[in-house]
Amino acid sequence: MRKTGAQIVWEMLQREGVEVVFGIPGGGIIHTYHPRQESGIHHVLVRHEQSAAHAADGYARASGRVGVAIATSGPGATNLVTGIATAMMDSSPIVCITGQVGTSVLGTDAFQEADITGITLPITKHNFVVTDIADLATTIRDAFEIARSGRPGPVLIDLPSDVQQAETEFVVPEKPSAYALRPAPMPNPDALDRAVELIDRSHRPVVLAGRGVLLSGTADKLLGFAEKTTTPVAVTLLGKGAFPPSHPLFLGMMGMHGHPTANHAIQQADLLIALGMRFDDRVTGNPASYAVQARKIHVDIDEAEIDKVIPTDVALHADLREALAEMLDRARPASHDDWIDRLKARRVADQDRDTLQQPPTEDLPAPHIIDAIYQATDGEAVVVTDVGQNQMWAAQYYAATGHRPFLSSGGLGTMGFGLPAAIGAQFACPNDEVWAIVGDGGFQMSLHELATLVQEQLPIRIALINNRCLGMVRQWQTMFYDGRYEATDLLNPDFTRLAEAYGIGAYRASGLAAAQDAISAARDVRGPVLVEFEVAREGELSHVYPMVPRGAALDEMIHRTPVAAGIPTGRPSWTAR
Ligand SMILES: Cc1ncc(C[n+]2csc(CCOP(=O)(O)OP(=O)(O)O)c2C)c(N)n1
Repeated sequence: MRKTGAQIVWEMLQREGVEVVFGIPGGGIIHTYHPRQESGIHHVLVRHEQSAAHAADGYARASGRVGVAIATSGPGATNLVTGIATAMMDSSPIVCITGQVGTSVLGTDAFQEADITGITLPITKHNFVVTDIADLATTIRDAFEIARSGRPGPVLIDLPSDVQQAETEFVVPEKPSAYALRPAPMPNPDALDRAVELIDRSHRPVVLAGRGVLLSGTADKLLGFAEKTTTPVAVTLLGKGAFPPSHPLFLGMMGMHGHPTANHAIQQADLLIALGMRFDDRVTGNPASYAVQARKIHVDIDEAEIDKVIPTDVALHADLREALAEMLDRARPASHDDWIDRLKARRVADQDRDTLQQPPTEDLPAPHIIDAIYQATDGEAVVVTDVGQNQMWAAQYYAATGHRPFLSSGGLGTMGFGLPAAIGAQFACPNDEVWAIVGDGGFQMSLHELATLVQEQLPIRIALINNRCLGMVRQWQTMFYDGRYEATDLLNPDFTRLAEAYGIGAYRASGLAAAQDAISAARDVRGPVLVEFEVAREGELSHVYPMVPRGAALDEMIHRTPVAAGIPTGRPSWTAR
C-alpha cells in the first residue's frame, strides 16, 4: 500500500507499541503531525521541547520501554538538546523525531534550519537524516532497536519536510538492519574464572550496584549472590531500587552525599564487585585514594566504561544477565562474620548523626519532609526528583524498594528535569501515585509544564522544597567560598497563587505538623496539586549532610554537627534507605 512519509512514521510507531509521544509542532514537522489522529497514538503537547525529551526519558525510565519526543526543525530541535544529553548520560532509551528543511535547501541556512544531527552527534547513541523515503521505515525500526539494546540511549531521526510528504510503497521491515543488531557480549570464561577466584578469596567484599542492574532486570540475581556470599551491597543514585533497602546487607547509597557506612565499607573493602555502574566522580571521590585496598571486578555491557576511571583487576565486558548468573552459580558460600560485624557497629555509630534522629525544631528540616512523604505513601510512590539539595534529600530519605521507579538526572544533573520527567512517569504508571520533588530554582526552569498537567489532568503531586535560593550552590558557597553568596539568592513569586492561576490546587507548610497535614490533603486531590514547603535558607538545617568535599577521599565526609545525638524517632532511619 502507498503511504506518505508522515503516515509511515505513525505506522512504524504503532508497530513499536508506542502509545504516547511528547512534542510541539511547527512548520518543519507539520506534515508528520497531520495524520497523527488515525494512529490512535496520544500526543502530549508540552510547553517547551526540552520537556518533551525529559518526558520521553521519564516515560522510558519508568516503563522500561522506548520514549518518543517530537519537535520541529531549528529551535524546536535545538531545544531538545539538554534532554537528549540527559538521557544519554543516564542510558535512557528515547527516540527523538525532528522536522528538517526540505532536501533541496539543506545546507543553505534555510528558515529554521539547524544541523541537529551534527549538534547531537556526541550526545546520541546514533542519529539519522532520512533523505530518501525508501529508507524511512527501516530507519525507524533501527532507531528503536539501537535505543533499547545493549546499553540503552537516545537516537535521533531528522526528517526533511519533503520526505514527510513523499509517497512510497510501504513495506514493513521484517527485522532491523544488521548493523543495528549487536549481540550482547558474553562473559569471557577466563575473566569469569578470575572473578570467581577473587570472590572466593575475599574477606571484605562489597558489591557496587548501578543502573545496569535495574536495566538488565538482575536485581533478583544480585540478591541471591549477596546472600550466598554474604556480600554487602551499596547502590549508586541511579541504582536505587536494585537491592531491598530493608535487607541487612544493604549499605545504602554511595558517593558524595551517600551513606557514611557505604562509603566507609568501600574504602575498607578488599574486593569491589562493580555491576552496571561507571565510577562517576560523584561516586568515587578522589580516584587516587579510592578503595586502595580493594581488588576490582567491573562488569559492564559498555566496554568504554571499563578501566575509564578506576583501573580494574578483572574486566568483564558482558551482559549482567549472563555474568551475574555465572557468578551466583559458581561463587562459594561465605559468611564474612568479622566484616559484617564491623559494618553493623559502624552503622549504629552513623545512625546517631542522622538528621531524622534530631527532634524537628520550629524550622522544617527537608529530610523530615521527604520522610513524611515516604511514611504517607508507604514507600510505594513513583518519585521523580529535580537536581540539587532536593535531589540528594530525596535520594537519602526516600527508600526505593524497586517496586516503583525512583527517577533522577544523575549523570548530567539537569535542573528542570523533575516536573517534565514526572509527566512521562505518570503516563508510564497511570495508576501509581507520582511525586515530583523539586527545588524552587529547578521548578522555575520547568513550571510552564503546569499547563500540561492541567491539560492532561495528570494527578502529579509536586513537593516544592522552597529555600529561596539555589540551595546546592549556596551550600558550596557557605562551605568552600567564604560565605560569599554570588547569584544564588532567589526572589520568588508566590508559588501557591501561581499554581492556582493554572487551576492547580496548592498548599503551603512551614512546620512538620503542617507539612504532614498538607501531604495528606494533597494525596486526596484527584488532579495535579502543589505543596510548597518553606525551609531554612541559612544554618545547619539548610545543608545536605553528609558530604564528601570535592577532591577528598570517599570516607573523608563532613557531617552535620550533632545537636542531641541518639534521640530515638521510633524508626531506624538510616537502615531503611
Ligand atoms: C540546568 C542547570 N543549570 C545549573 C545547574 C547548577 N546547579 C546545580 S544544583 C543548583 C541549585 C538548584 O537550586 P534549586 O532548584 O532551588 O534546588 P535546591 O538545591 O535548593 O534544592 C544549580 C544552580 C544545573 N545543575 N543545571
